[in-house]
Amino acid sequence: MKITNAYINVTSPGRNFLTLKIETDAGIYGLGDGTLNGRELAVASYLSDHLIPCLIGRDPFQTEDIWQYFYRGAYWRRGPVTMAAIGAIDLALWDIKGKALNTPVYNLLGGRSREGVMVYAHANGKDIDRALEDVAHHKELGYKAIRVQSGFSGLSTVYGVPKGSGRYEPAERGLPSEQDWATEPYLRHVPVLFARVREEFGEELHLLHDCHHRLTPIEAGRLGKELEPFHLFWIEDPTPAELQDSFRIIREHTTTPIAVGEVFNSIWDAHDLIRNQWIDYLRMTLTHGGGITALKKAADFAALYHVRTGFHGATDLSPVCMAAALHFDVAIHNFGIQEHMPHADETDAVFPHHYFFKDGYMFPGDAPGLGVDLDEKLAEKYPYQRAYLPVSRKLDGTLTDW
Ligand code: KDG
Ligand code: MG
Repeated sequence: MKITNAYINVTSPGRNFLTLKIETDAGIYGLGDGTLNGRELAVASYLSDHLIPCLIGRDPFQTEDIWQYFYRGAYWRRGPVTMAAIGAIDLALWDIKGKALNTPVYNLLGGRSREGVMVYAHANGKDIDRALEDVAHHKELGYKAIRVQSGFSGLSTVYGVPKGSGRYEPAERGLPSEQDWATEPYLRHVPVLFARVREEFGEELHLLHDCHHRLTPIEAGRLGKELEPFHLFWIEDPTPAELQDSFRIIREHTTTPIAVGEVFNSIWDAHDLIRNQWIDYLRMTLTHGGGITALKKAADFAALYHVRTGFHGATDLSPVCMAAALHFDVAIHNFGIQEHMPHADETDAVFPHHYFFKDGYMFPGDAPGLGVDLDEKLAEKYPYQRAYLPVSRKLDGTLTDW
């Protein structure tokens, strides 16, 4: 089989997505997700201008060699744009492989280690009472694990909580908005929030929280310690992770499990975190981490150190990435949990898929390949719209991590 053509589709059914379609002389095509929130067009250019011309004529079954060709062969390595582009190619090739062999991708990764994939939902509210209502709503929907974020006095906008009445979507149309940030009221607020959640819902529900890179290591240690009575499933991204040694400090101060990695794009971003057992869950995505070929190796490496996966599954990963994640999650041994932020109805219509949610679990479906398609005609109705993630400033105006 040979690759005869490849092109990208950028569409905005509710939010922007970049999809790569690879076609072959066997009439089989594959889809890959290359969406990089707020930087979609950079990945589009990298693919169209630099990678796609080198893809034509290759055998789509050679996933390892093609991955090495674009990673090692480029000389310039790593980085979110490069790795999202390689990830899109890799996902599309695994999709083709599955379709050509008439089997779901999970069968190419060792088969099913479990029937369904436990997912966590997002519950949020402008204040604690409203966050509790949203927890009750998601519990009612069947979720066994719920991430909880809520607003608190002192800040007008809080990460993870929608500004208006709609659902939470991190990217906003237009240029970046600015949000304010103050650490001390946040650190006082979060233990109160989780005390209330446990009081109301008991011990059974798995509870998660995203600090979204806002704390220093010692502040994260304090938060983790104060949350210990509430037995969280994890706190996520407690501190920015460029300096992997930071997590040693957090580890020394708390037994609350730690998840990190949604902004990582290489195993080298997590190498020290894993081999020193400073984290419990790795959140890299198949899109941003360079695809199934790269993440299978990362997950196997993590397994040696008792680190499980907890892949990022926000709405800025397209249904193509979600499908791929579910095949991966169902197959690998050291799966932990999968994030599930349901896409908008327009998104689901543009990307018809076989995966589904039932009673707190998701299932990849049994269609050959990844089991997701792109309705290109419908996608044309939703042209790209400039959209960015917000930036954050401390109350004195200093730019800080969003
Ligand atoms: O593009 C950024 C979002 O995906 C991110 O802010 C969402 O932190 C996030 C999460 O845990 O889902
Ligand atoms: Mg996060």
